[in-house]
Amino acid sequence: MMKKALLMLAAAASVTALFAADTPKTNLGKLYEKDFLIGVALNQRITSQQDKQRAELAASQFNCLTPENCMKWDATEPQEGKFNFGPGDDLVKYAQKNKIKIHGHTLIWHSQTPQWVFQGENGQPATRELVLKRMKNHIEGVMKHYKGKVDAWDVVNEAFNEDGTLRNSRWKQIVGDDFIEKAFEFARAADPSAKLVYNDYNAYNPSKRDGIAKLAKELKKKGLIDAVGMQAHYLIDYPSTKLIEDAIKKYADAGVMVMVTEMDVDVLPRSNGRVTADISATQEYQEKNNPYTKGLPDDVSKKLADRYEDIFKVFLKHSKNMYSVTVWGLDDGTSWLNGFPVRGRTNHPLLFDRQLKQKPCYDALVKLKQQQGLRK
Ligand code: 9MR
Repeated sequence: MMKKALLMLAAAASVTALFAADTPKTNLGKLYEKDFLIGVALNQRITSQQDKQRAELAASQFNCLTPENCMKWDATEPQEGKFNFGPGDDLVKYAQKNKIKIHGHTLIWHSQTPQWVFQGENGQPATRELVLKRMKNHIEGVMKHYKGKVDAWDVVNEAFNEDGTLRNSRWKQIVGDDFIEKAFEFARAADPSAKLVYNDYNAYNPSKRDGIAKLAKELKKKGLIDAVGMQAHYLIDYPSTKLIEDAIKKYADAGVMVMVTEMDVDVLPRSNGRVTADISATQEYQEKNNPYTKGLPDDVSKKLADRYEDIFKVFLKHSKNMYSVTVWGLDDGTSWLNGFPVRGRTNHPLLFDRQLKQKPCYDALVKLKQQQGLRK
């Protein structure tokens, strides 16, 4: 009797899954709402609603969004003390209209930061005091403007090397190793209600992971951090789900939540095998490394779906420690991976294709959650 009931439930589930596959109307955010937020990074054409089609699709699927570029320092304070909030304000309007939370990205980074930040008088580098003053002014300027509107902020982005030491950035050179703590202090004071995040790529890599976890633990003791952001720019076969899971556990043990902030899965070959999201690590174009210009073959598409599913199984297993999972882009056509690490390729790393149609990897996430729901 029990078995028959289960069979009937399973049949009902596969009908729902089929239905979901034929329509983009399933709302991914809603489906996972008891587990974690489902976010998406959006470019300015979408958040200003010039790209209406994408703006509507994103609003129908996600309950969290990250500005892909328009809240970075070069966009928000291009000249000292002259803030530009236009594009960010458009984004807030779009998010509020659609009841989408905002993940702010990013306050302090070595990249996309104007040169003036580090310049002193007469062509000399700025002093520690001057750089700290500018840091404070920037964090306050941006966070207070968006107070109560931005749910979480990437306060410091990509400050670690792969070996767990600190990147030799202008921040570290001029301010010293405590630039991270200072940034978090300024951020906590500027908007005490915002969740504060340390964000990095390759956050699964054990040596880097341990460096980040140590920092997180120290900052947590001082009440300055809420989450580690694992960017999750993954390849189709790397890293293993074990490495991902170990990192989630490590950060949870450090006492912070995990936010998966920039997930995508690169399906194209990397000629030098490097796994990085460091934008300086570019490679030469070679025809053989751009094999899917006419679309993704079914077998690779299936592999991609399995990969998303395997990784989401880990996220679901640890959902009590996970706050959000964000994909880095809405569709394959707007992904940064068409230009990195090789310019001009056709990549397929996201949940929607170039025609904005949901892919098998999207369907796999719907099915995974529906099946889990039935087991509960
Ligand atoms: O997706 C972003 C792309 O549009 C920009 O050109 C690039 C420039 O730095 O930044 C990309 O986003 C990065 C994010 O801000 C930080 N982590 C790595 C992301 C991919 O490079």
